[in-house]
Amino acid sequence: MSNRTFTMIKPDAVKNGHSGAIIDRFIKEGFRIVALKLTKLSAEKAGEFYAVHKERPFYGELVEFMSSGPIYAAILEKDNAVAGFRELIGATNPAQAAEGTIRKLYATSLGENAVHGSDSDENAKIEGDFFFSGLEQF
Ligand code: FUP
Repeated sequence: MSNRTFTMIKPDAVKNGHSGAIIDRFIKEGFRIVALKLTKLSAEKAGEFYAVHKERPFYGELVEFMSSGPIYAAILEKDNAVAGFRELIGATNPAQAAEGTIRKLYATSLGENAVHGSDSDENAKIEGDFFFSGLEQF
């Protein structure tokens, strides 16, 4: 089992001023920051990142939203990071997210749901390497 996961604070949460509170929550929950940067995805890069959803009806909107403004990308480390982080962020749809989870607190809607969290160790590695070179991962 890997102890790293990858996350993005999405354009809605950055625009709404929640980045500081969300990063603080990562740290308070015991995640160590391995890599962190403010960046912005082009539509092309957002499409590549979410290529697994290419055939889904929401793909176009997802790509448009994820390239609509700056995001924070980060790699986080903690024992059982992938599962533990998904518990911390809550269900994809904030209406179904548990009380106290990041999506319950800060997400706007199913499409604009404040944060991303990797769904497997394999994807955590692929996604982290999508944004950060080896020299940027501590
Ligand atoms: P998650 O792993 O919780 O981020 O969710 P998914 O990988 O299933 O979906 C990725 C993103 O696509 C979500 F964060 C939001 C968007 N999405 C929709 O807009 N509509 C849907 O029905 C499902 C996902």
